[in-house]
Amino acid sequence: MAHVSGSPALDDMADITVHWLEKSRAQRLVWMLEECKARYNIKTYKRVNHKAPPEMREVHPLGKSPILTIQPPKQVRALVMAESGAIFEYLVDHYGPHLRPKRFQDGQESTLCGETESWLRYRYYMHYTEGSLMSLLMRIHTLEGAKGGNDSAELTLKHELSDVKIHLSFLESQLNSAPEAGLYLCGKDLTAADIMISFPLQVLQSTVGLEEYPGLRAYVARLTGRTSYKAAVEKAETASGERYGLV
Ligand SMILES: N[C@@H](CCC(=O)N[C@@H](CS)C(=O)NCC(=O)O)C(=O)O
Repeated sequence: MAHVSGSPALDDMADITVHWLEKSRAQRLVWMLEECKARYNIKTYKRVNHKAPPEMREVHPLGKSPILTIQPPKQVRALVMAESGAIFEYLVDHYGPHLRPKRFQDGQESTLCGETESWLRYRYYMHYTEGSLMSLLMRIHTLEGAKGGNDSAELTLKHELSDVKIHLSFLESQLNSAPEAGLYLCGKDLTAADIMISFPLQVLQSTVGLEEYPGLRAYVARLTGRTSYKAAVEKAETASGERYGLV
């Protein structure tokens, strides 16, 4: 298990471990921890027949990547967390309030529909990424494997791929209309939602391609150009002893 140092100020607070499966969503969690300036370890796992190995189920019953364990000092039991969105929300609460937009417009605190556009987008994308976009990509992945002479799979695949175009056009227009003409999905500043969505966008870039979506292409380049993103890649490479590859 490689030990990765982050902010010295947080060093003594907790023992945080990312359970990192190769070529998985775990990479964006490493990036998230870098943006939070947290200190963490990376425990790497290799796929067995494309799946997560059984050892991951010893950490969390579902054994899906990523899992985050947090062992606070002087506490007997470690907190075991699964599901990227839930992990991200927890990290935002404790380490990264700067990665969540301000919730209410001035003077509208706690009022119905008083939320800022940035926050509404943030809430939406924290759910949309896994709920709508990743589930679509997973269906496509399964159908790609099933097609070969299977007419029904091929037809469904065609429909799902045309859905991808609808999603990409939507995301392109969302970027073009970001609050305060910002360069990130929720506005001027990077949020945890940008980190969440980076994974499916990178998958889409390397599969269907983003040639028709210049805004999205530039956005992905902006995300992956961040110092913290590059640091996360380097740390995962050091921990796994392998060159980082997503899909
Ligand atoms: N919605 C979950 C998805 C978790 C998930 O399916 N992870 C994949 C890796 S990207 C995995 O563990 N695959 C291996 C397997 O299913 O055995 C999350 O975001 O944490």
